[in-house]
Amino acid sequence: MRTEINGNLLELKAGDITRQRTEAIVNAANGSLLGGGGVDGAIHRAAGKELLEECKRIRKEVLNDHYLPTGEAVLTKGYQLPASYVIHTVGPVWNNRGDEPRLLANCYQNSLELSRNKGVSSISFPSISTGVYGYPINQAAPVALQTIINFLQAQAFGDVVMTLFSEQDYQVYKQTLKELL
Ligand code: AR6
Repeated sequence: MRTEINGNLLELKAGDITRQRTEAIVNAANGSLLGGGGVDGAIHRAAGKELLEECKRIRKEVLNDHYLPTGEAVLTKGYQLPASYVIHTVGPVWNNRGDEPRLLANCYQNSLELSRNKGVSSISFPSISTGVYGYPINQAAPVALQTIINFLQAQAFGDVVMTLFSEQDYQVYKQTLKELL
């Protein structure tokens, strides 16, 4: 599904984010930036070991050995990936405390701002937090899509692609987008 927003493109597709040819792809990482399962593991495997080396350097030199806080984002190169850049962001773990929507929105907003500031005009997102981190997808989809829509309505950016890993997830995002538009 493709829709135009203020001259920008918002596209939903089912697929594997490691194969996307947008300039940047987003990784649903954890605060350690040292890799993990799910989309994080897939991105590190496809990018090669230099990605982990750069993540380790960021942890040490930029974050002073601290974890990347939830909702924040950092940018690395894409190495063996088709994408030139990977933006690593940390989604909230779902625990029904009430601050998850704000933190999830921060992930999308900060990733988009980082891209724009780097001159990147096409980006692919996975469905952040809806795997291992347990955020119910029907509650995550409106937060993700509304944050992207607001960003695109405010400026000329380019293309934003939501890459959903299953047909079922794709249908949730498609239905949600229809309701929001
Ligand atoms: N392309 C697109 N989406 C994918 C891919 C892929 N190749 N692989 C999985 N997904 P998750 P989280 C989907 O668990 O919930 C990691 O261990 C998946 O089906 O990857 O934010 C990190 O290191 C789901 O819909 O991320 C963290 O510790 C979505 O990506 C933790 O998991 C997100 O699932 C982060 O958990």
